[in-house]
Amino acid sequence: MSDFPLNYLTGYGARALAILPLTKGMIAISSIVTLVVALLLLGAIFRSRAAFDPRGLVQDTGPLRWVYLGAALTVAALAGVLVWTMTTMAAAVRTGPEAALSLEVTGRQWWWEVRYLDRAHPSNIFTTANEIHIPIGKFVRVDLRGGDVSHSFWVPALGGKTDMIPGQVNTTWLQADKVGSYRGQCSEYCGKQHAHMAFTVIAESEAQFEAWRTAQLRSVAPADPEPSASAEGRATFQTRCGACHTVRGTSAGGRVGPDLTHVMSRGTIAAGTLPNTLGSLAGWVADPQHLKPGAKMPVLEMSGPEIHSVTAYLATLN
Ligand code: HEC
Ligand SMILES: [Cu+2]
Repeated sequence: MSDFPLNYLTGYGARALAILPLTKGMIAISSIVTLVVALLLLGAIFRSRAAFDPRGLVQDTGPLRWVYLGAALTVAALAGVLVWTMTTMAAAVRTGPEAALSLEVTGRQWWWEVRYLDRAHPSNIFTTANEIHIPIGKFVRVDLRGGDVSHSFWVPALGGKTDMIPGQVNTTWLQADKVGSYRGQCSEYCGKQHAHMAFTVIAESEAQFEAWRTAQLRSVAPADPEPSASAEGRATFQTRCGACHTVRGTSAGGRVGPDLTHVMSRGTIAAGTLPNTLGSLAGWVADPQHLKPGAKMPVLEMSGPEIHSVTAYLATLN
Protein backbone atom coordinates (compact mmCIF):
# COMPACT_ATOMS: atom_id res chain seq x y z
CA MET A 1 0.00 0.00 0.00
CA SER A 2 2.91 2.37 0.62
CA ASP A 3 5.06 1.60 -2.44
CA PHE A 4 2.43 3.11 -4.72
CA PRO A 5 0.27 5.15 -2.35
CA LEU A 6 -2.18 6.24 -5.05
CA ASN A 7 -2.39 2.87 -6.82
CA TYR A 8 -6.00 2.45 -7.92
CA LEU A 9 -5.57 -0.99 -9.53
CA THR A 10 -5.79 -2.88 -6.24
CA GLY A 11 -8.80 -2.58 -3.95
CA TYR A 12 -9.14 -3.38 -0.25
CA GLY A 13 -12.86 -3.07 0.43
CA ALA A 14 -16.36 -3.61 -0.95
CA ARG A 15 -16.62 -0.20 -2.55
CA ALA A 16 -13.23 -0.44 -4.26
CA LEU A 17 -13.92 -3.98 -5.44
CA ALA A 18 -17.25 -2.89 -6.95
CA ILE A 19 -15.46 -0.36 -9.15
CA LEU A 20 -12.29 -2.26 -10.03
CA PRO A 21 -13.62 -4.43 -12.92
CA LEU A 22 -14.92 -1.30 -14.68
CA THR A 23 -11.60 0.53 -14.19
CA LYS A 24 -9.66 -2.37 -15.69
CA GLY A 25 -12.26 -2.94 -18.41
CA MET A 26 -12.12 0.71 -19.49
CA ILE A 27 -8.31 0.61 -19.60
CA ALA A 28 -8.47 -2.54 -21.75
CA ILE A 29 -11.15 -1.16 -24.10
CA SER A 30 -9.35 2.17 -24.53
CA SER A 31 -6.07 0.37 -25.23
CA ILE A 32 -7.70 -1.87 -27.85
CA VAL A 33 -9.41 1.10 -29.53
CA THR A 34 -6.15 3.05 -29.63
CA LEU A 35 -4.33 0.06 -31.08
CA VAL A 36 -6.97 -0.60 -33.77
CA VAL A 37 -7.07 3.07 -34.80
CA ALA A 38 -3.27 3.19 -34.96
CA LEU A 39 -3.16 0.04 -37.12
CA LEU A 40 -5.85 1.33 -39.49
CA LEU A 41 -4.03 4.63 -39.77
CA LEU A 42 -0.75 2.88 -40.55
CA GLY A 43 -2.58 0.70 -43.10
CA ALA A 44 -3.99 3.82 -44.78
CA ILE A 45 -0.63 5.57 -44.81
CA PHE A 46 1.28 2.67 -46.32
CA ARG A 47 -1.42 1.40 -48.66
CA SER A 48 -0.06 1.49 -52.19
CA ARG A 49 -1.33 4.43 -54.17
CA ALA A 50 -1.81 2.27 -57.23
CA ALA A 51 -4.74 0.55 -55.56
CA PHE A 52 -6.39 3.88 -54.93
CA ASP A 53 -8.17 5.55 -57.82
CA PRO A 54 -9.43 9.01 -56.77
CA ARG A 55 -11.86 9.11 -59.73
CA GLY A 56 -13.43 5.87 -58.62
CA LEU A 57 -14.10 7.08 -55.08
CA VAL A 58 -17.40 8.78 -55.84
CA GLN A 59 -18.99 5.88 -57.64
CA ASP A 60 -17.42 3.11 -55.63
CA THR A 61 -19.08 3.19 -52.24
CA GLY A 62 -16.89 0.31 -51.10
CA PRO A 63 -14.68 2.42 -48.81
CA LEU A 64 -17.79 3.84 -47.10
CA ARG A 65 -18.33 0.41 -45.58
CA TRP A 66 -15.42 1.21 -43.30
CA VAL A 67 -17.16 4.33 -42.08
CA TYR A 68 -20.36 2.44 -41.31
CA LEU A 69 -18.47 -0.33 -39.63
CA GLY A 70 -16.40 2.14 -37.58
CA ALA A 71 -19.48 4.10 -36.50
CA ALA A 72 -21.33 0.91 -35.53
CA LEU A 73 -18.38 -0.40 -33.49
CA THR A 74 -17.95 2.96 -31.72
CA VAL A 75 -21.62 3.15 -30.80
CA ALA A 76 -21.62 -0.44 -29.58
CA ALA A 77 -18.50 0.07 -27.44
CA LEU A 78 -19.77 3.35 -25.94
CA ALA A 79 -23.24 1.94 -25.26
CA GLY A 80 -21.71 -1.11 -23.58
CA VAL A 81 -19.47 1.05 -21.39
CA LEU A 82 -22.41 3.32 -20.50
CA VAL A 83 -24.52 0.41 -19.26
CA TRP A 84 -21.55 -1.06 -17.39
CA THR A 85 -20.79 2.34 -15.79
CA MET A 86 -24.37 2.80 -14.66
CA THR A 87 -24.64 -0.63 -13.05
CA THR A 88 -21.25 -0.08 -11.37
CA MET A 89 -22.32 3.31 -10.03
CA ALA A 90 -25.48 1.78 -8.63
CA ALA A 91 -23.39 -0.89 -6.87
CA ALA A 92 -20.88 1.68 -5.58
CA VAL A 93 -23.46 4.05 -4.06
CA ARG A 94 -25.52 1.30 -2.51
CA THR A 95 -25.75 2.23 1.12
CA GLY A 96 -25.68 -1.40 2.19
CA PRO A 97 -26.04 -2.15 5.88
CA GLU A 98 -26.74 0.63 8.35
CA ALA A 99 -23.55 2.63 8.93
CA ALA A 100 -21.48 1.53 11.93
CA LEU A 101 -19.99 5.01 12.03
CA SER A 102 -20.84 8.38 10.49
CA LEU A 103 -18.33 11.07 9.68
CA GLU A 104 -18.52 14.53 8.24
CA VAL A 105 -15.49 15.63 6.24
CA THR A 106 -15.09 19.22 5.07
CA GLY A 107 -12.55 20.12 2.41
CA ARG A 108 -10.72 23.39 3.09
CA GLN A 109 -7.83 25.12 1.38
CA TRP A 110 -5.70 22.97 1.97
CA TRP A 111 -6.60 20.49 4.66
CA TRP A 112 -9.43 18.23 5.78
CA GLU A 113 -11.65 18.82 8.79
CA VAL A 114 -13.00 15.50 10.09
CA ARG A 115 -15.94 15.31 12.49
CA TYR A 116 -16.94 12.03 14.16
CA LEU A 117 -20.70 12.12 14.59
CA ASP A 118 -22.70 10.30 17.23
CA ARG A 119 -26.44 10.77 17.02
CA ALA A 120 -27.18 8.78 20.16
CA HIS A 121 -24.54 10.53 22.31
CA PRO A 122 -23.92 14.07 21.03
CA SER A 123 -21.32 14.57 23.75
CA ASN A 124 -19.18 12.00 21.91
CA ILE A 125 -18.87 14.18 18.81
CA PHE A 126 -15.32 15.37 18.21
CA THR A 127 -13.29 17.02 15.49
CA THR A 128 -9.87 16.15 14.14
CA ALA A 129 -7.99 16.75 10.89
CA ASN A 130 -6.22 15.02 8.01
CA GLU A 131 -6.29 11.54 9.54
CA ILE A 132 -9.36 9.30 9.50
CA HIS A 133 -9.40 6.21 11.70
CA ILE A 134 -11.93 3.50 10.86
CA PRO A 135 -12.54 0.00 12.23
CA ILE A 136 -11.88 -2.70 9.58
CA GLY A 137 -14.77 -4.43 7.93
CA LYS A 138 -17.26 -1.80 9.10
CA PHE A 139 -19.37 0.35 6.85
CA VAL A 140 -18.49 4.02 7.45
CA ARG A 141 -20.72 6.73 6.06
CA VAL A 142 -18.94 9.94 5.06
CA ASP A 143 -20.85 13.16 4.39
CA LEU A 144 -18.70 15.48 2.31
CA ARG A 145 -18.86 19.26 2.36
CA GLY A 146 -16.98 21.89 0.42
CA GLY A 147 -15.81 24.42 3.00
CA ASP A 148 -14.56 27.09 0.61
CA VAL A 149 -14.03 25.99 -3.00
CA SER A 150 -14.69 22.63 -4.66
CA HIS A 151 -12.50 19.72 -3.59
CA SER A 152 -12.73 16.00 -4.24
CA PHE A 153 -12.37 13.17 -1.74
CA TRP A 154 -10.37 10.24 -3.07
CA VAL A 155 -8.87 7.19 -1.37
CA PRO A 156 -7.78 5.17 -4.44
CA ALA A 157 -7.40 1.80 -2.67
CA LEU A 158 -10.86 2.13 -1.06
CA GLY A 159 -12.91 3.43 -3.98
CA GLY A 160 -13.61 6.22 -6.43
CA LYS A 161 -13.71 9.99 -6.09
CA THR A 162 -16.61 12.05 -4.73
CA ASP A 163 -16.73 15.81 -5.21
CA MET A 164 -17.05 18.22 -2.30
CA ILE A 165 -19.12 21.17 -3.41
CA PRO A 166 -19.75 24.33 -1.36
CA GLY A 167 -23.38 24.50 -0.21
CA GLN A 168 -24.05 20.84 -0.92
CA VAL A 169 -23.60 17.58 0.97
CA ASN A 170 -22.45 14.55 -1.03
CA THR A 171 -22.32 11.18 0.63
CA THR A 172 -19.77 8.44 0.12
CA TRP A 173 -18.63 5.52 2.21
CA LEU A 174 -15.45 3.85 3.30
CA GLN A 175 -14.90 0.21 4.06
CA ALA A 176 -11.51 -1.47 4.38
CA ASP A 177 -11.01 -5.21 4.62
CA LYS A 178 -7.37 -5.03 5.59
CA VAL A 179 -5.56 -3.30 8.46
CA GLY A 180 -3.31 -0.54 7.16
CA SER A 181 -2.86 3.10 6.14
CA TYR A 182 -4.45 4.20 2.92
CA ARG A 183 -3.48 7.49 1.39
CA GLY A 184 -6.17 9.89 0.28
CA GLN A 185 -5.73 12.92 -1.92
CA CYS A 186 -7.76 15.90 -3.07
CA SER A 187 -8.47 15.24 -6.73
CA GLU A 188 -10.17 18.43 -7.84
CA TYR A 189 -7.80 21.33 -8.48
CA CYS A 190 -8.46 23.75 -5.62
CA GLY A 191 -5.66 26.29 -5.71
CA LYS A 192 -1.98 26.72 -5.08
CA GLN A 193 -1.47 23.93 -2.53
CA HIS A 194 -3.86 21.41 -4.09
CA ALA A 195 -0.99 18.89 -4.37
CA HIS A 196 -0.35 19.25 -0.62
CA MET A 197 -3.89 18.36 0.36
CA ALA A 198 -3.50 14.73 1.33
CA PHE A 199 -4.88 12.65 4.18
CA THR A 200 -4.56 9.18 5.59
CA VAL A 201 -7.23 6.60 6.32
CA ILE A 202 -6.03 4.27 9.06
CA ALA A 203 -8.00 1.03 9.20
CA GLU A 204 -7.50 -0.83 12.46
CA SER A 205 -9.09 -3.51 14.61
CA GLU A 206 -12.26 -2.66 16.51
CA ALA A 207 -10.32 -2.60 19.80
CA GLN A 208 -7.60 -0.30 18.48
CA PHE A 209 -10.20 1.96 16.97
CA GLU A 210 -12.14 2.20 20.24
CA ALA A 211 -8.92 2.99 22.12
CA TRP A 212 -8.15 5.74 19.61
CA ARG A 213 -11.66 7.15 19.85
CA THR A 214 -11.58 7.19 23.65
CA ALA A 215 -8.25 9.03 23.56
CA GLN A 216 -9.60 11.59 21.07
CA LEU A 217 -12.59 12.30 23.31
CA ARG A 218 -10.40 13.51 26.16
CA SER A 219 -10.06 17.25 26.63
CA VAL A 220 -6.60 18.45 27.61
CA ALA A 221 -5.79 18.49 31.31
CA PRO A 222 -5.98 21.82 33.17
CA ALA A 223 -2.79 23.89 33.03
CA ASP A 224 0.09 22.77 35.17
CA PRO A 225 0.60 25.59 37.70
CA GLU A 226 4.38 24.91 37.76
CA PRO A 227 6.27 27.40 35.57
CA SER A 228 7.70 25.55 32.56
CA ALA A 229 8.33 26.04 28.84
CA SER A 230 5.04 24.35 27.99
CA ALA A 231 3.08 26.48 30.51
CA GLU A 232 4.57 29.60 28.95
CA GLY A 233 3.79 28.20 25.51
CA ARG A 234 0.22 27.57 26.54
CA ALA A 235 -0.25 31.24 27.40
CA THR A 236 1.35 32.32 24.12
CA PHE A 237 -0.84 29.82 22.25
CA GLN A 238 -4.07 31.24 23.73
CA THR A 239 -3.26 34.74 22.52
CA ARG A 240 -1.43 34.07 19.25
CA CYS A 241 -3.03 30.91 17.90
CA GLY A 242 -6.37 30.44 19.71
CA ALA A 243 -8.36 32.55 17.26
CA CYS A 244 -7.71 29.97 14.53
CA HIS A 245 -7.14 26.71 16.39
CA THR A 246 -9.17 24.78 18.95
CA VAL A 247 -7.66 22.96 21.91
CA ARG A 248 -10.62 21.45 23.75
CA GLY A 249 -10.58 22.17 27.45
CA THR A 250 -8.88 25.56 26.98
CA SER A 251 -10.11 28.94 25.81
CA ALA A 252 -8.60 28.35 22.34
CA GLY A 253 -11.67 27.73 20.17
CA GLY A 254 -10.85 28.95 16.65
CA ARG A 255 -12.07 26.99 13.64
CA VAL A 256 -10.03 28.52 10.83
CA GLY A 257 -7.32 25.87 11.13
CA PRO A 258 -7.15 22.22 12.24
CA ASP A 259 -8.26 21.20 15.74
CA LEU A 260 -5.01 20.72 17.68
CA THR A 261 -6.40 19.02 20.82
CA HIS A 262 -4.60 15.78 19.92
CA VAL A 263 -2.20 17.01 17.23
CA MET A 264 0.57 14.73 18.51
CA SER A 265 -1.56 11.66 17.78
CA ARG A 266 -1.31 12.37 14.05
CA GLY A 267 1.41 11.06 11.75
CA THR A 268 1.80 14.17 9.61
CA ILE A 269 1.04 17.89 9.73
CA ALA A 270 -0.22 20.34 7.12
CA ALA A 271 -2.26 17.68 5.29
CA GLY A 272 0.50 15.17 4.64
CA THR A 273 3.14 17.81 3.83
CA LEU A 274 5.53 17.10 6.74
CA PRO A 275 6.11 14.23 9.17
CA ASN A 276 4.86 15.20 12.61
CA THR A 277 8.12 15.69 14.51
CA LEU A 278 9.10 18.42 16.98
CA GLY A 279 11.48 19.75 14.32
CA SER A 280 8.80 20.14 11.70
CA LEU A 281 6.33 21.59 14.23
CA ALA A 282 8.88 24.26 15.22
CA GLY A 283 9.66 24.94 11.56
CA TRP A 284 5.97 25.18 10.74
CA VAL A 285 5.20 27.58 13.61
CA ALA A 286 8.21 29.72 12.66
CA ASP A 287 7.40 29.97 8.95
CA PRO A 288 4.40 28.10 7.52
CA GLN A 289 4.64 30.16 4.33
CA HIS A 290 8.06 28.77 3.56
CA LEU A 291 6.92 25.16 4.00
CA LYS A 292 3.51 25.48 2.32
CA PRO A 293 3.40 28.77 0.39
CA GLY A 294 -0.09 30.23 0.28
CA ALA A 295 -1.37 28.17 3.26
CA LYS A 296 -4.03 30.02 5.28
CA MET A 297 -1.75 30.26 8.31
CA PRO A 298 0.25 33.49 8.39
CA VAL A 299 3.85 33.91 9.56
CA LEU A 300 3.38 34.99 13.17
CA GLU A 301 6.75 36.75 13.58
CA MET A 302 7.52 35.04 16.88
CA SER A 303 10.84 35.20 18.74
CA GLY A 304 13.04 32.10 19.06
CA PRO A 305 12.09 31.53 22.74
CA GLU A 306 8.38 31.93 21.89
CA ILE A 307 8.65 29.34 19.10
CA HIS A 308 10.47 27.04 21.50
CA SER A 309 7.84 27.32 24.25
CA VAL A 310 4.86 27.03 21.86
CA THR A 311 6.44 23.90 20.37
CA ALA A 312 6.94 22.51 23.89
CA TYR A 313 3.25 23.15 24.52
CA LEU A 314 2.20 21.46 21.24
CA ALA A 315 4.27 18.43 22.30
CA THR A 316 1.95 17.98 25.29
CA LEU A 317 -1.14 17.70 23.06
CA ASN A 318 -1.14 13.94 22.56
C1 HEC B 1 -5.05 32.96 10.80
C2 HEC B 1 -5.28 31.66 11.33
C3 HEC B 1 -4.16 30.90 11.98
C4 HEC B 1 -3.36 31.29 13.01
C5 HEC B 1 -3.31 32.64 13.74
C6 HEC B 1 -2.53 30.16 13.33
N1 HEC B 1 -2.81 29.11 12.50
FE1 HEC B 1 -1.97 27.27 12.56
N2 HEC B 1 -3.01 26.74 10.90
C7 HEC B 1 -3.94 27.52 10.26
C8 HEC B 1 -4.39 26.82 9.08
C9 HEC B 1 -5.41 27.32 8.08
C10 HEC B 1 -3.70 25.59 9.04
C11 HEC B 1 -3.81 24.50 7.97
C12 HEC B 1 -2.77 24.77 6.92
C13 HEC B 1 -2.72 23.73 5.83
O1 HEC B 1 -2.47 22.55 6.13
O2 HEC B 1 -2.90 24.10 4.67
C14 HEC B 1 -2.85 25.56 10.22
C15 HEC B 1 -2.06 24.48 10.57
C16 HEC B 1 -1.37 24.39 11.76
C17 HEC B 1 -0.72 23.19 12.24
C18 HEC B 1 -0.71 21.83 11.54
C19 HEC B 1 -1.88 21.02 12.06
C20 HEC B 1 -2.15 19.76 11.30
O3 HEC B 1 -2.64 18.81 11.93
O4 HEC B 1 -1.90 19.70 10.11
C21 HEC B 1 -0.15 23.50 13.44
C22 HEC B 1 0.63 22.56 14.35
C23 HEC B 1 -0.44 24.89 13.70
N3 HEC B 1 -1.18 25.40 12.66
C24 HEC B 1 -0.01 25.57 14.81
C25 HEC B 1 -0.24 26.93 15.02
C26 HEC B 1 0.33 27.66 16.12
C27 HEC B 1 1.22 27.09 17.18
C28 HEC B 1 -0.09 28.95 15.96
C29 HEC B 1 0.25 30.15 16.83
C30 HEC B 1 1.64 30.41 17.01
C31 HEC B 1 -0.94 29.00 14.81
N4 HEC B 1 -1.00 27.76 14.25
C32 HEC B 1 -1.59 30.15 14.35
C33 HEC B 1 -4.37 28.77 10.65
C34 HEC B 1 -3.79 29.52 11.65
CU1 LIG C 1 -8.65 20.41 -2.51
